[in-house]
Amino acid sequence: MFSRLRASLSRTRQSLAGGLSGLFGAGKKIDQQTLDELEELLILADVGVDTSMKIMDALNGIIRRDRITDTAELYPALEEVLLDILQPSEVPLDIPSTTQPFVIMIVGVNGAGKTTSIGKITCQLVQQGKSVLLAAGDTFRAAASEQLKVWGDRNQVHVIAQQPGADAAAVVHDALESAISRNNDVVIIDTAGRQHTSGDLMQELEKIYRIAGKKLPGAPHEVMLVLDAGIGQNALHQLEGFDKRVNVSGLCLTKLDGTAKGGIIISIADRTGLPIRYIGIGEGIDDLRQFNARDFVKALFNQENQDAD
Ligand SMILES: Nc1nc2c(ncn2[C@@H]2O[C@H](COP(=O)(O)OP(=O)(O)OP(=O)(O)O)[C@@H](O)[C@H]2O)c(=O)[nH]1
Ligand SMILES: [Mg+2]
Repeated sequence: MFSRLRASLSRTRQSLAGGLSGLFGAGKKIDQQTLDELEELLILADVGVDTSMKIMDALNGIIRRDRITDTAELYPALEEVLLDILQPSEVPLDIPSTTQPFVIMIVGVNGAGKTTSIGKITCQLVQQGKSVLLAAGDTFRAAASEQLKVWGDRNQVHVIAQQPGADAAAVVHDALESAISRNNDVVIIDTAGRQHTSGDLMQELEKIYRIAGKKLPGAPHEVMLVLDAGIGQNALHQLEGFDKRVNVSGLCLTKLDGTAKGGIIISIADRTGLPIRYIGIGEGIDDLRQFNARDFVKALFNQENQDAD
């Protein structure tokens, strides 16, 4: 499990830790140039300017506190700083059995990985013994509900869908009614991809959100924003746009396997403090992990077999 995570982060690790290993060779003394280069590496890995500055401040604090002089000792210090930032966002999705059905609404821009993540999350929930129902709230394209049905078949769960062009809020209404009568534990609502800046489409999303709450008070219980990690700092703008409209309560960061910009996760945790529920590390059904800060940092800096990737 860990080696799979580690392998999937190889690009980010190369851009970040690969550069660090040159900086952090044992026996070298820490000087201002080392620290400047480190800050630059963080920014290049899309940790962001503000968060990188904050990390450097904290690191300088540890250097003084522990009287560190050798660059080899910077690794553990950096890990400590990153864990402090990431750990508050390590809040797994909790689905209380008293909330039935528990409704999860999935939102995000086009192609972020929403539908695929739904398939993977469903697989995990089914493995936990939960009965899941999927709502095909992306009614823009026929292919969208077909794609969701494929995931429904693979997980052997029911999918509520209507014709392309149907009102997405009506699909959600139907799905909730069906889930209530079937005693489903969880409903996951797929939605069409949309830019956070598109007024009309964001309004449609608000309508889905509102209808869910009308049909089932308290729903949706989770609004999960799916973000493609490869877009780097723009993720923060998307988050802001979606949060304004539908109160994002958790994040799923996809495609960490294909990007060198995985540092964005540190930026997101620092700037928003929002729960990072899951990370996507591949296209397969098993390629989704609950976010674990310690594993993530370990996978980023694990120097063992560094040359093997
Ligand atoms: N490598 C990799 N690919 C992923 C991951 N998650 C999703 N994908 C791929 O990204 C592409 C888009 O995924 P979808 O799930 O269709 O994205 P979407 O957000 O539903 O897209 P729209 O409905 O068109 O807005 C697909 O080819 C997925 O296989 C991931 O974690 N890693
Ligand atoms: Mg989709």
